[in-house]
Amino acid sequence: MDCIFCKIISGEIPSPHIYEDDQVVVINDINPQAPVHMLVLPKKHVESVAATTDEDQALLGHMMRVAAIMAEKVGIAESGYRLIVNTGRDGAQSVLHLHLHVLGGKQMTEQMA
Ligand code: DGP
Repeated sequence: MDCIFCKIISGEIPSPHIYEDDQVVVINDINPQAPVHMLVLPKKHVESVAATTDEDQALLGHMMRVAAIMAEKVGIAESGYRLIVNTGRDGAQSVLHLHLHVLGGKQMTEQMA
């Protein structure tokens, strides 16, 4: 499948896996928008949150939990962080493989969009 995140997950495209378990891989974003900018990628190829089904509920919860664990690990849990899931065209999703952005290490603005 011609999916950049699938290739990163499989190792075909090198990108350090800063966390990995049976369901997800975490990488650093190639174009960081904050001092900490990680991406939680499900190993299962799902195009977006809009393409998930009831079967994916546990996976979606696991992605959030891994985000919290990683935030703790890199030292931004106390200062806080922002989780973002861009979805579809108006959501400005550029890679069509579900991913959770974890942004922190600076004061975010109150602006949401
Ligand atoms: P989104 O707009 O939500 O689809 O964000 C996709 C993110 O993926 C974007 O912030 C840049 C990141 N990204 C795209 N290609 C690569 C890559 O090859 N390696 C890494 N580490 N990140 C990538």
